Amino acid sequence: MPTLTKWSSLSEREKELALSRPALKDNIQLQETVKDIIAQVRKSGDNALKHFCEKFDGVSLGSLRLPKEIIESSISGLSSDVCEAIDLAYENIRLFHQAQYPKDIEIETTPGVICQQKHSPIARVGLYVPGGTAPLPSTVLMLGVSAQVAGCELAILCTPPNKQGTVAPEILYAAKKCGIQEIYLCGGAQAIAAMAFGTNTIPKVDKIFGPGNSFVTEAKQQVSQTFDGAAIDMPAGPSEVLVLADKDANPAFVASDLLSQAEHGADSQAILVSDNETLITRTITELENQLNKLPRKDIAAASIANSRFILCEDINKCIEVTNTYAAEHLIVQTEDASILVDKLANAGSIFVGPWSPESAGDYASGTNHVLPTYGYSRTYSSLGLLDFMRRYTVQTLSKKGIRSIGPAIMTLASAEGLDAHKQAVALRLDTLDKMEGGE
Ligand code: HSO
Ligand code: ZN
Repeated sequence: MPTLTKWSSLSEREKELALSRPALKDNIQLQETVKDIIAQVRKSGDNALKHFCEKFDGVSLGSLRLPKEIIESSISGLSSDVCEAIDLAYENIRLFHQAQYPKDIEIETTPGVICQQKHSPIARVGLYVPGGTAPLPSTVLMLGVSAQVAGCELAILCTPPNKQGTVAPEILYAAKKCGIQEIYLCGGAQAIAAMAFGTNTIPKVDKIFGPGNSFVTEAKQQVSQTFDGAAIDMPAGPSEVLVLADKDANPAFVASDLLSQAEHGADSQAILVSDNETLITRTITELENQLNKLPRKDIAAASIANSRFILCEDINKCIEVTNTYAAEHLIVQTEDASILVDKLANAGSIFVGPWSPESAGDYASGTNHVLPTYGYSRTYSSLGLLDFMRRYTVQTLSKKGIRSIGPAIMTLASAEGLDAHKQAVALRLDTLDKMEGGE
């Protein structure tokens, strides 16, 4: 079990280390492997995908696309409890994402010069849902609802098959709710390559979304840097939580939040920051009790071995440390949590007060659980409707408008030595001057 770290006794270097992320795998090897997988998918398309599926997932596939009948029969076996839970989560996520619909703008910057900002959905999106140790229908909802509300023309889903060569029915039901018709049995870097470049079976998309392991993340990075590849949602690293708690926090609640992060993976990071030593020691005791009862205790224990329990001299220092870490998930369990939240800037998603566990946002409150990790929340946003849309501008100048700003444009074009630009305005102004009774 980890021990308490007293922030004020650390050197600057030790402070940096205390807030450092688990190191990402050595990249050169990873980059080469992924580069090779992408090249093979580009060259051999579906055959390469089937080959990798056999090699990595241990499944020999007839067809990459999951047939409609299998989807329907598999969904029909789901319990009503699960369907209703997915329905509830779907509805909240839909409401929250619908509310994010952006407003178009139209203003007249100068009389006769109208500028607009408009939005349109990204036409074709590819959603990736990892397989691994736990199937994640919640991730299907987070990605699928956003694409559906944005109005994307095509949303396809790639996910690795399980050992039976199919996909968990929960995933299929969630996908159906989101109107996703095309489900492909394909995972890893090869799925990213397939969606970025297209194969005979899998259509090429404009943008790829979703979490994944280091191979998936690296593949997303590589295809986004290739001119004929695809855009991606955000860079990613292992998942993480920081809990900021004071003397009023319930140690059992705090421990359960740290553990819900820890059970995701051995490289997940869980951090507790507090100004109260008793809260920290009680949380550690609680954590030991709860950990031993978890079915995924081995994974959680490996993650908890890298967790940190940081004691600061006061709540202001806690806020400073929290903002420096820039967590993916930030849970605030303090007496004045809702006031404190205004001082907390860098986080992917914030959970305020004792009744707001991370699980709420992971599944059903309505916020998106695809969030910037690894300190990227300093500059990247949590996934939302706008990621499935693009904005563009429109301008319309009347005669009066071009007369009014034309001379300034010509002066600027001259200053830049770009005569054709100047000419494009001069010609119009001359034409206007010659026009009878030009306005
Ligand atoms: N905490 C994960 C999302 C998740 N949790 C899915 C449970 N299922 C990353 O935000
Ligand atoms: Zn989670």
